[in-house]
Amino acid sequence: MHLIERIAARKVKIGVIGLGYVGISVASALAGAGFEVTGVEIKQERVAKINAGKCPIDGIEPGLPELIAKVTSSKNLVASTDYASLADADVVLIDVETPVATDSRPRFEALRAACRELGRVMKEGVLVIVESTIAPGTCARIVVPLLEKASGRKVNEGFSLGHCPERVMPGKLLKNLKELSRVCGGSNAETSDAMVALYRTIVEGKLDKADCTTAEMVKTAENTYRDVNIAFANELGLICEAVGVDFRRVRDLVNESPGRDVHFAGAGVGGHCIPKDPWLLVHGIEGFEPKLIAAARARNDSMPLHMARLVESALEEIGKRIYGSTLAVLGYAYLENSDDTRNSPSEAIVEHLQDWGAKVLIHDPWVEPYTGDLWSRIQGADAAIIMVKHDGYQNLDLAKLKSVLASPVLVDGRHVVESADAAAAGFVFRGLGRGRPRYL
Ligand code: SAJ
Repeated sequence: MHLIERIAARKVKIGVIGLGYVGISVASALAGAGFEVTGVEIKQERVAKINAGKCPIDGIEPGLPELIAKVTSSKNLVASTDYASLADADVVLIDVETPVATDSRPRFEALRAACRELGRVMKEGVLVIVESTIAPGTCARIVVPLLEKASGRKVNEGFSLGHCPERVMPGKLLKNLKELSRVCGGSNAETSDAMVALYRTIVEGKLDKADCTTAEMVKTAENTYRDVNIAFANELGLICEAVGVDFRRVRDLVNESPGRDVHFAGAGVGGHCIPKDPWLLVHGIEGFEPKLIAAARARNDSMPLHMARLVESALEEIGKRIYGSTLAVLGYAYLENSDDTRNSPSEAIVEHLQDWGAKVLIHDPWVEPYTGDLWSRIQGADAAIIMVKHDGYQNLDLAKLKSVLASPVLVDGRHVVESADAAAAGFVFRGLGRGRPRYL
């Protein structure tokens, strides 16, 4: 029976390598769609948790804990640390981490290990699909050679290869997986067709066919697009400060013009995707040096330092210095209403302020150990610095804030407080993107 027919009949055994937030959600969804799924994960404690029917992901993931409980009790999903458990899989998804190092170069060790281990055990005719975000050219340069060497078979003969980049965000894993469109990049047309048939069992979004390299380009380009657009907003914000106008007002008026979508200038760009994927996109390009993408990364990474300079400027206005002061950072997550701190701009500004001799107090309603009552946590600080636009910081009681601070200094990196309100409350105020008005 052809693979597509066996997929329709749920007569296909599926393996998933890597049971992090991407792997566990797709493994559970496929198991929930009636497939027999084996997950392979190096962390024994995570394997044990899943086989006990427990969700291994921190944070709130609507629907996922219930789905994991259901598919593990029905044995549609079994987790293991042993690659041998993939020997009879007809399809194997690879969902391992693909980070970039401090030198911005991709680290594909986990991907290489997965390919070598899988190649040793995978059966004749298996379809391997890489879901991890990878640099353009990685399928051709790394995945295919490693799978061919370890298995002794040739791609599109003894096995086929696909790349279907994941598009899920923590906090809405199952929703994204179900609703967002996907690119099914295949090593040949027949493979792309089989990928569409497989993903159609769990994805309601559009499924587009392409080759592997196009699929690699799409995911890294879509996140680079966002990073470059945020960098433009940040650069515009700095210009607005220098010129003496309000970035938010300028942005809103520019966006009145058709086809404009200026993003938000802010205290920095964090997370596990946006700071990483531009480097994957530009990695390994021969022949020319992309300038705009690297410059955008540098601009975004410079924003926490700019915030520290705004704090310095505000303290100077009241005769104080960062050295020896106590400063309160409001928000430690990389994104509003999230507990995720990966690559958080707040980590960067805390380092800058501490390097300059300040004692830093941190509050974040979502991130332990910084939760709890805001006022008591920042009591006595010489300045308050808003780094994240958590809902909990909207409509801040400025009179209360002023009463708990040792000096009335407020620096806003996410346009949470209006300049006029800060002035009316008696604050020395600096807002990212908000220049000193010249009223001309
Ligand atoms: N940020 C700004 N200004 C903006 C937008 C974001 O400074 O105008 C900052 C945020 O504060 C955060 C960082 O950038 O620190 C990233 O924010 P994000 O909204 O892009 O959130 P992410 O990192 O979770 O991005 C993910 C990506 N999705 C996937 O990789 C599957 C991205 O492609 C999506 O566009 C984004 O979610 C989304 O908005 O859904």
